[in-house]
Amino acid sequence: MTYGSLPRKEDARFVRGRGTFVDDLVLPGMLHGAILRSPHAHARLVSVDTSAAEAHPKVRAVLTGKDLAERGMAWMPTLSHDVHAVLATDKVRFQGQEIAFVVAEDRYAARDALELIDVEYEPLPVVVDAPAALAAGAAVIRDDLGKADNHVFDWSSGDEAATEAAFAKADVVARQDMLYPRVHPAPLETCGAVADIDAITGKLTVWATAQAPHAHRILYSRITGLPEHRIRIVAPDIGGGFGNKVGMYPGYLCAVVGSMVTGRPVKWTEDRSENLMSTSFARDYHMSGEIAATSDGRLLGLRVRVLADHGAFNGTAQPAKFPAGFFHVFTGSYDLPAAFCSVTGVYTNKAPGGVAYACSFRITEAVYVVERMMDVLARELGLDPAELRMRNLLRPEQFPYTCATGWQYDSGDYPRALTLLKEIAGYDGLRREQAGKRARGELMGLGLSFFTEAVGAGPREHMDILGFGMADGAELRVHPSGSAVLRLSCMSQGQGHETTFAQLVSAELGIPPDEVEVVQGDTDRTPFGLGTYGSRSTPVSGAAAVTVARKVRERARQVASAMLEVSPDDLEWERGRWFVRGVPGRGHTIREIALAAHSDLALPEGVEGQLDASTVYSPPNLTYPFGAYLCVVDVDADTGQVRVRRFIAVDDCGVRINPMIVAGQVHRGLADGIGMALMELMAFDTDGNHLGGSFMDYLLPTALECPSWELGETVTPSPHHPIGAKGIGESATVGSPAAVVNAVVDALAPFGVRHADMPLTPAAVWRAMRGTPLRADLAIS
Ligand code: MCN
Ligand code: CUM
Repeated sequence: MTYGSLPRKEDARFVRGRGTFVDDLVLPGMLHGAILRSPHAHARLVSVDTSAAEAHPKVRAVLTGKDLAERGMAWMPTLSHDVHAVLATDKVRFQGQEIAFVVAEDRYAARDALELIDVEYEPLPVVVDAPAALAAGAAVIRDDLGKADNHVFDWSSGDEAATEAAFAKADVVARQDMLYPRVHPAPLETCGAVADIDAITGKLTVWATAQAPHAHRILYSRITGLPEHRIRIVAPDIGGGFGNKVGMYPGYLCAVVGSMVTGRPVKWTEDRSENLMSTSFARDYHMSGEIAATSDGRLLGLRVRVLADHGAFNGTAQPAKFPAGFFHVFTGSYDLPAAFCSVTGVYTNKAPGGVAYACSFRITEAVYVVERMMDVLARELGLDPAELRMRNLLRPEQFPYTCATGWQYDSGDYPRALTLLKEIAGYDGLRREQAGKRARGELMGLGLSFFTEAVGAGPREHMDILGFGMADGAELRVHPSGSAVLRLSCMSQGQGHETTFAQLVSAELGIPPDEVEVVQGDTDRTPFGLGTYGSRSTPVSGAAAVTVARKVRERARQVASAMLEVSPDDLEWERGRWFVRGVPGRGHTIREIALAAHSDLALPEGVEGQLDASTVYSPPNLTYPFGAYLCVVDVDADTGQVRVRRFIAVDDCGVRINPMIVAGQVHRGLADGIGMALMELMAFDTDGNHLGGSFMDYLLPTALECPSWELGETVTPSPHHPIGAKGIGESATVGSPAAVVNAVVDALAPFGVRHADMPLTPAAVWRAMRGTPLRADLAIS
């Protein structure tokens, strides 16, 4: 059965404005919450006086850190064995931190009453620069942990001695420091929740913007002490997540306590500035790369040191086992015999979070550093960057390939992808055009990047969240009429799961995709599993969906054997029907079998009636999608303005279920790359003031900044996935920033520029051309 570019089922409601998002929910008697946030980045809380706010006629409750502390809920656990303040009790540690929660009859009254809360602060010295945070005498941010400095962790991966030896043998060693600045996923819909405790049953229902409803239920259970059967998490339609909705946020818990205190449903929806200031960030990696090679461009070793800025609390979405996420999958797509990375985590007076923005859990940073280093090395060797890459890409016969830090890449044909990229682009012609332009003083640049991701966590034995193994459940029931319902633990935020998962079942059973209902996002209606992030839905839940459909198909075979009075071994499957081998006319469609399975037909011993199955799928390995990208830019020498003229992307995510949806995922990720490379930046001044609190300051790319994407495709199936699919949801975000930066740096080569940090705004490019690079993430106040 084939897959294909079926129009998205969910778009019927989305394009008509009929989606149901958290903020659309209105419950009888519902109250509204608003959060008071700190204007200071670091200050001791002397007092919080809520009496005037409580006296407001429309206010029903005011919660402070003290109130939560009485319930043991002032702090919540993070995935990294840290704690995160729900409402501040002792100090505020970043600008925008939550201090109090007002519950009122309407949203406006709640906001008004925030202004009636009187907080006395004692400002403390502020640390926003990661290197400075580790310096002796820096203000200590986490005194609550009894810490004497701002150090979070030291972690390393790879063989240090072998890498040292490889460097000793090298003809050439290239070094470069670089910053992957702090950015934000900025989904269209901000985060929010409606919490409702049933006064009779005591059951808590939370409708929330949650990419991982079952994982959230575990957290609510641990924090509130309620058992799972008395907690229901419902994620309705989600207007984009991009990692922003993986974590647990103070606002969700405040809504829960607000409902406990008032006995009424409480809605909390953050506004855009709150989302940009406080709700998760990504990157903030200060990296020093070193790459060693022979004089003819054979890579020998790679070494990277990282200073990782985690903000004030570590790891809302960062598992404890891998404190730097999957950063150590950092040898990229190359045959690198030796590699070593070391990462030091540091606290600063910035909002917490630490990882997510279509990131494959830090592979974004890893791909960026190796792809920048390849260009720096190519320049040093006087080799074309495409040629240097081609000489070092893993060859197809090396798969499955175990990289220097021990991760086993499942499959790939990298040279084919790079060759196709060069063909589509007309690479040699572009280089000739560039030479001609350079001779005339015009600035044109070509930037390549080649990336490999690792997506689809589990396996459950090796990866966990809060101790829960990363396997996904799936349940499939074929109704008597032959239509079906598929229940999944993953959660679409715009990726089109209702369509693609229906296609998976359709391909296995022959039921039209329109007749397969996909249910997600409700812990009372779906099996346990840890949710959608790290592009794991297709690799894990997708495999679960295929597996459960195949189980149903086997059950259907038993029923068909009873219907046809032949042995199951004599039946053959074809396009949605079982038939007697050699007698194609004698058979039954899945629809007929479904009806018979629910009828009074006598079934063989041991065969259950009805037509359903469930499964739990733990992947044997991650999947390793990859791609080759080329960006072509023109730079205005007078203004530093970068124009992306062309962007060619060849992606390989194994077998594609819905090529149109895959192309959409790639388009989006390429726009992310242009945004991060050229515009997006969370900057701070030295007082810790956040300078990206609106879309006037935090710039997102639009169609105006994006060229018409040119896509190519290769298909190297994953050997361990039941249909050979790999994830695609983050590929282009991971792969594209390096291509854009490489292109701009290439354009600026006549000025002797060999590196410039993102975002390459006109000011940054202009400064780079003049040899006075800009550290854009820290504005001087
Ligand atoms: N797909 C396919 N064939 C493949 C791989 C994927 O047809 N070989 C389809 C899938 O069936 C699914 C979509 O492409 O409909 C993305 O699948 P997958 O790569 O499995 O990623 P997830 O569904 O797990 O989505 C998560 C991923 C992540 S982690 C971020 S971040 C991100 C992304 O998806 N957030 C998004 N893409 C997003 N797209 C939208 N519109 N909104 C977000 O918030
Ligand atoms: Cu890394 S952002 Mo996505 O995994 O939800």
